[in-house]
Amino acid sequence: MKCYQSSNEGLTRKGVRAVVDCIIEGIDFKDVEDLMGGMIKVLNELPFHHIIQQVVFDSNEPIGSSYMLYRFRGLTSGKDYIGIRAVVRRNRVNRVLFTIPSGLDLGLDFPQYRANSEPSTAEGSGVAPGQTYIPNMVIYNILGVPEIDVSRWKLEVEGDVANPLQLTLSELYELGMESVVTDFHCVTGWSVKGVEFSGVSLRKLLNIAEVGEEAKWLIAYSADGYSAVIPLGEALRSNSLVALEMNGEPLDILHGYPARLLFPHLYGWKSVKWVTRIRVSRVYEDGYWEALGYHPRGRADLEERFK
Ligand SMILES: Nc1nc2c(c(=O)[nH]1)N[C@H]1C(S)=C(S)[C@@H](COP(=O)(O)O)O[C@H]1N2
Ligand SMILES: [Mo]
Repeated sequence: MKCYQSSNEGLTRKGVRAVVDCIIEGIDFKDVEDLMGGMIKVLNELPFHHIIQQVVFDSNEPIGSSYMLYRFRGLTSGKDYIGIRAVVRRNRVNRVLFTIPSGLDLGLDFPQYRANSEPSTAEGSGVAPGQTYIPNMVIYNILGVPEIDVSRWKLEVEGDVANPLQLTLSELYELGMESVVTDFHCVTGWSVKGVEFSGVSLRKLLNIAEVGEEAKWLIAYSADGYSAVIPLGEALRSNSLVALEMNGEPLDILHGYPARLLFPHLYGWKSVKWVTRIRVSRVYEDGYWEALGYHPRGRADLEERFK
């Protein structure tokens, strides 16, 4: 078993001190009780097992058509509990995540997860397996809807770049608009056909900023504390956008006004809404969902849902 530890501002805002993500050899199970037994075995190998008095089942949820997420709670003697989430594919668990609440200082020192610094360039079929089409995008705001004063809003591009940028909304419009019509895929299993987004080509923006030769990742931050990590190669695709409009209108507040990112090939969680900062980096860093076990790249056509 190999465990990693992660944390970020978004998780802290949700009252999570750290996530411990354990890759296990693979436990087969036949029912929830059986799975719970497996979770207790995994737990017993971890340094914080002694504070858990009881494990109870919480809920489960399908992620696409071939994964299930099972949630349990590890109850302590106080009111804090450790969240336990098992990522299951066809009745087999390969990954278990523990969310440690802010109230528990366990002095953990697992290493940080480091994705391969050369993201694979594997080609997929272009179609997104395991998805179901629905008419409209479901609106998500896991950390709430931030209040943004657009007259003061700027998009910052910084990190491993020769020309850091700070652009107002009108400066972004002046760079010229491009449109993309694309299917939009959420990792939870829904997709929407033919959504039109318009905005500034991210490739153009990154070229102006002059990305360093050894840069590999882009980490995008939202005004709400949400973040996501994107391999530079995906960010540089011709249809990756800083989107300002959707279906011919300025973005609705709930869809990320004044600006959101759009990566048509990647699952929707990478398309950060209310984006304020794009950091170019040589080093991998988990964003909000990556810290919870989701994939460093997240290509929908290769079904890259989990790490
Ligand atoms: N800031 C922020 N951006 C976000 C999210 C979020 O919760 N907060 N959710 C992501 C997820 S999981 C998806 S599927 C899409 C959904 O886009 P929509 O809310 O515009 O439909 O936004 C992504 N960007
Ligand atoms: Mo999503």
